[in-house]
Amino acid sequence: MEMEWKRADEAQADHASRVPPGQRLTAGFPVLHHGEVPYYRDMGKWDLRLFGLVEDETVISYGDFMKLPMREFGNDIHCVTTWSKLDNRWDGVPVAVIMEKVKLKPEAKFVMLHAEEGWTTNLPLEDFLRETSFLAVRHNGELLTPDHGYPVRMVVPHLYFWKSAKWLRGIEFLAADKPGFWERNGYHMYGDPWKSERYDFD
Ligand SMILES: Nc1nc2c(c(=O)[nH]1)N[C@H]1C(S)=C(S)[C@@H](COP(=O)(O)O)O[C@H]1N2
Ligand SMILES: [Mo]
Repeated sequence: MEMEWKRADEAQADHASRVPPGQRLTAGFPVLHHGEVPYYRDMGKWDLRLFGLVEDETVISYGDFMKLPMREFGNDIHCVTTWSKLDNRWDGVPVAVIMEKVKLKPEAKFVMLHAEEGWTTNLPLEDFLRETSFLAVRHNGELLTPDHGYPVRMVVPHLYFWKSAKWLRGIEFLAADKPGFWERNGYHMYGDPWKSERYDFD
């Protein structure tokens, strides 16, 4: 792609158009979660389970997961607590690659992401399947740190960042929507940052 030189004011306008209502930019990478950070000693105990409305449940070991085709993704992320972080670079497994491992039943319309310690978050199947959704292993060139979701976190950049489950361990396919952890505690079922869908009354 050809490099395009932008004047400072144009660059600023470009940034502004990338920041949803009520959000502020941060240069750092805040850490936010409920519960304890898991530390892994034995990756032989890690796996990723694909289950629910699939023909055959599948379990992917850490070794097999790391051999899946990965690619680079660039995106902006928006946390419901009002910080946004632009221009993230990630490496991860596209959702399409994961979906080759299972055959969905036609009733499947929603996804529940399961993280360590029973933490969950829900989203519609079509949002999970977007080409911009992926399972990340690196952020800005470095392996994910334990705080940010090592070894594998979901990234769904078009929804508020709480839908991007850290320490992902399971992907469950469902016929009907069901609230996950924060959704049971007052967060929005969908969470579109461009519509400020922060809480269930928004
Ligand atoms: N497993 C798990 N994933 C989680 C959370 C959590 O509590 N547990 N919090 C979510 C929330 S509210 C946010 S804003 C982002 C924060 O990700 P970060 O700490 O990498 O910035 O992770 C999301 N993923
Ligand atoms: Mo959050």
